[in-house]
Amino acid sequence: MHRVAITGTGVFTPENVITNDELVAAFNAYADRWNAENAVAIAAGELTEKTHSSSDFILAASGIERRYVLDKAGVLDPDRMYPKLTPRNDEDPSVMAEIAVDAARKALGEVDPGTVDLVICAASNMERAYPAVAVEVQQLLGAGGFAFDMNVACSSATFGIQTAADMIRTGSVKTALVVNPEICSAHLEWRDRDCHFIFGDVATATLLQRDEGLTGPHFKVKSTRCATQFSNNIRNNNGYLRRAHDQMEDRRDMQFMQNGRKVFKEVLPLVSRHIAGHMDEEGITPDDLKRLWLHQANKTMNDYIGKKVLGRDPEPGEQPNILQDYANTSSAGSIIAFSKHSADMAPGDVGLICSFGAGYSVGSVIVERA
Ligand code: CO8
Repeated sequence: MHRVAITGTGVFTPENVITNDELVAAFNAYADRWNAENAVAIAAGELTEKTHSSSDFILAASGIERRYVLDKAGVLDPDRMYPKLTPRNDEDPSVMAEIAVDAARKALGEVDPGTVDLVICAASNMERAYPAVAVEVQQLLGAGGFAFDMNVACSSATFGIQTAADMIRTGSVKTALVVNPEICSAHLEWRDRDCHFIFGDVATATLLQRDEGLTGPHFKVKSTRCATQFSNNIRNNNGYLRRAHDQMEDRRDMQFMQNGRKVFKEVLPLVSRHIAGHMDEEGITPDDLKRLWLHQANKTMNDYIGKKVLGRDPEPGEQPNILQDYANTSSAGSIIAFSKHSADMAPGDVGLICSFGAGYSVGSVIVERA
């Protein structure tokens, strides 16, 4: 078996920022208009009046202050409430491939893309069914070997890292790129007050190489662990059978849906147990752990998990959050945290990357600074 290292990470961040106040103003304008248009049905008790959203609620419930999006105008237009992206010709790169390539080039740094022999595009939705976005990324980078797409929602990145690491361990590839282009704005229902604040857009990339003769700064991948347990509580029913089901209308369940309270209650023990089990298996105690890079969905959730794993309140910087700036970026969140908050770690320092979300799914990666 070969050993594996993470030798680079990259983050593509869109230019457009939406603050909570801007988001709430757009939602409230939409709600007022909808209520006026449906006043008769509301008065007759056939429809329920839409209530205003609030920036104070969003910050208190989630810790999110702003989010990046590929298109701001479409999302904030009360007549539209979703991004407007120009369709691409078949000859042009897909949007997902384009932002993934940006992150991948940052992860590669000085490494020759031609030495990459595996590209995995791991994300919570795909721009098209086929050809795989990963094969397009492979071609745009000039990488060799093979490429494929995979989807485990919020855990796509860690599951992708385990898949790539396993292939490096067994010798089928030497250098792998796991890219996570997440255009969450396109499958979020911005007209639903309960979830309109949750997500943002981003792309991340992680470069994994066989740990042999490496000279630059890197993290040894000590161990990876993935788990799933079916739940309906986070769901998107859009899919290729839609036409066959004669269901072409704009139904609510064709976008992201969740029962947030249940997710909160059920996922926390699942994740805490998963991390504790993984650390135990590797003989790692809470005192050995210098940093936790957690999935970025909710600050209260992360505070709880950090305390549970370490057995005390995490010190500042020990469990860095980026969700205040990026919101939930699905699979990319823990990788953004790792990418932006790992350079200061000393040789021998051990940390843990952990994602969790729809499925339910949990993935963890234990790394050691070389
Ligand atoms: N403004 C004001 N009030 C509001 C708003 C709002 N925007 N939204 C809800 N309220 C009200 C509610 O109506 C409710 O009122 P009442 O008490 O009168 O009924 C009250 O505020 C409390 O509402 P909630 O119970 O919903 O509030 P919570 O404290 O539970 O917070 C959260 C809501 C933040 C959603 C929280 O439940 C949470 O974070 N849960 C965990 C979510 C999570 O981790 N999900 C993971 C999903 S991500 C994933 O797996 C990837 C999916 C693929 C990507 C999809 C991309 C689009």
